[in-house]
Amino acid sequence: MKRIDPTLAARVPPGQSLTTKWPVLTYGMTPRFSPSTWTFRCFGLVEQEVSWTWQEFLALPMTSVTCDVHCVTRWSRLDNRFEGVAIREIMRRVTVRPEATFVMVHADPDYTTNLPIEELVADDALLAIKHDGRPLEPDHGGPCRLVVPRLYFWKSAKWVRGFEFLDVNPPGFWEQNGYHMHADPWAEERYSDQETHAMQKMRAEAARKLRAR
Ligand SMILES: Nc1nc2c(c(=O)[nH]1)N[C@H]1C(S)=C(S)[C@@H](COP(=O)(O)O)O[C@H]1N2
Ligand SMILES: [Mo]
Repeated sequence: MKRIDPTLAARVPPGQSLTTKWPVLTYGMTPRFSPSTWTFRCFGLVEQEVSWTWQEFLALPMTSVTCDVHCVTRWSRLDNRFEGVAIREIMRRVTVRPEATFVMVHADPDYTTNLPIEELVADDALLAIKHDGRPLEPDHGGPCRLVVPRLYFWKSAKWVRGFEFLDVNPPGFWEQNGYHMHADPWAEERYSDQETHAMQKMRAEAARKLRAR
């Protein structure tokens, strides 16, 4: 960790420190990639399921995004250059039913994370295959990971394999284990018990007002 240059401070959310290294954070083991069986699949509330093989996926138009990464464990890494397929390119090829409002992201090995569709289709969200000019290392989600720069990094599923479109918002893996359902780093939406505290505060406030009348 290094001291934060004031010109960069505006890019660092509250409670975060900068790192130039890139820590690996995985629950469990790095899965083995098999190019002949890998698919990326869009399913759930869609007019028709769509899936791409690894070869088909590599033929999609590629883009690059330079973004900052913010991990809930309090490190941030600025200016990451990711290359891959923009989520917009995926959405152009999938007809999502109008009632769909949330996405469950499915990843190997048995990792899931939930987010609202608006966050997934943000301009800077992509399915990345390269980082800073090199193929994504297996430990960092290679060959393909989701990157959603505007949310804490646990929403950026490594070894991503599909999007399930839903009209409900069930919690994914970390969300079931106490992480926040939304995860905006600028609002420090770290853990779900913040919501409980917020609700308790609101209830206490309401009770105080009632008593004061
Ligand atoms: N499939 C999968 N994706 C995952 C994880 C995981 O355990 N499995 N960990 C998440 C968490 S908690 C973080 S902080 C980031 C870490 O990404 P990195 O190891 O490339 O830094 O990946 C996220 N994506
Ligand atoms: Mo994390």
